[in-house]
Amino acid sequence: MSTDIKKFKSESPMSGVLRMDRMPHIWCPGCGIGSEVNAFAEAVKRSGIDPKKLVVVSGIGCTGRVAGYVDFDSIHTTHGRAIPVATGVKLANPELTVVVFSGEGDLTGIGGNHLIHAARRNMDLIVICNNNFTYGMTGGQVTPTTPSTAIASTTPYGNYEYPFSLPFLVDAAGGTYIARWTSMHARNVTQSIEEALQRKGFSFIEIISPCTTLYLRRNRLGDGVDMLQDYQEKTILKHGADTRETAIDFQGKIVIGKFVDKDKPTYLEAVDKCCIKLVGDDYQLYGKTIPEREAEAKAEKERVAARRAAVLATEEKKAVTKVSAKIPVKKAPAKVTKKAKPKTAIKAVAKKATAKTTVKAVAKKVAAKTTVKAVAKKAAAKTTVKAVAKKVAPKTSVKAVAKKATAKAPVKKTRK
Ligand SMILES: Cc1ncc(C[n+]2csc(CCOP(=O)(O)OP(=O)(O)O)c2C)c(N)n1
Ligand code: SF4
Ligand SMILES: [Mg+2]
Repeated sequence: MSTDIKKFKSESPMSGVLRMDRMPHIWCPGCGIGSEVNAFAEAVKRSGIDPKKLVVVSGIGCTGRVAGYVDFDSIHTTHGRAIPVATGVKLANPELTVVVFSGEGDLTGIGGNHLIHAARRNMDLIVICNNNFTYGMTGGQVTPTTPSTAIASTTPYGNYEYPFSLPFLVDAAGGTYIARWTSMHARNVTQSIEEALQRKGFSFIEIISPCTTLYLRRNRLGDGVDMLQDYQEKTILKHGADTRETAIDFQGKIVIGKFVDKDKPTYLEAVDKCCIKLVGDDYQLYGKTIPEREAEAKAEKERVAARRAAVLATEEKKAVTKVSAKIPVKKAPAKVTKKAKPKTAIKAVAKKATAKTTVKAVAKKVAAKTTVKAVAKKAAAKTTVKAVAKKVAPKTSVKAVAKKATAKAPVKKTRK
């Protein structure tokens, strides 16, 4: 690697959040996963959470590769098993913030059972689901979310199944935070992930995203940029929408927003509640009583809030510097002396300038006309017989010329 690239990578604003030594990534041009990862990294930075206490778990697929690019502890686990692995991590160390970042095929197809049960238990996890309506990595097969009539490699005549609406599915299963955006809504994605990182319980963020290489191409929907334009036109922002109304038809409207945000005891809180009833105040989890764990959690929350405030203050400062750098500095007006008579001078200059310009313009026009006329005259002069005759006449008469010609011409010998 050249030193320039090394320097560029180490100075990237994403270094420390993403593993720059792994760049460039594998995702196709126009694929939505890249901007989602960017939004996620931004959210982690802004949230103030301790990156050392963050774990990212992905399944298998193009989206599954996220685990390999983030600079946090991460697990790239088997297909469909991201949620159970993440659940295990959370139960083994409840102090960790655990994020699952995977594809809709991984999370709702082979891993669908784990998804609904983690939502039902209100497991303390954040699930970011990249929904590109296809099994991207394996060649564009139909998935549980592929809209009806859309073409996939396994449904070449159009999908005849009924797709899942993921917000509705997760809501029905018991999820306590549910939002949907598209990969074009980078700021909203960041905000939603930030919110989810601050809360407890099962958070599900669906991001509708273009798989340019397989879904868009096969369905003749253009490229990544066309799809962003499409998202702009087809999305309807409806916070708090009834999740029953979030179904997506092929190339139809896409309802986006934060649909659900409610409090409910998490799985671990429910375990605590049950155990304290059985064991009483002596109940401990991983060697800590509930009041001890609560005190630790409170202290961590304060640290996170302080870090977040510091990050936001730095950002605000940067924004102010940027804006003030753009405001043009007003120059003090020049001192006006009686002699100078600025107004008249300006007028005179203006007049002169206009005069010059007009003269120049007229001159140009005239020149153009003259040239055209002259050329036309010359051309006409050359072509008209009369003009030729006129030119020739004063010097030598036509007859004389004819004579000269006859005199010089050799006499043709004819055979008898
Ligand atoms: C047990 C098992 N079954 C099937 C596969 C093949 N496989 C790998 S990735 C994938 C689909 C991934 O689709 P999705 O989760 O939507 O991710 P995307 O590639 O679209 O981001 C499949 C079927 C596998 N790796 N393991
Ligand atoms: S195949 Fe599709 S999902 Fe995979 S990287 Fe390419 S565009 Fe993205
Ligand atoms: Mg997919």
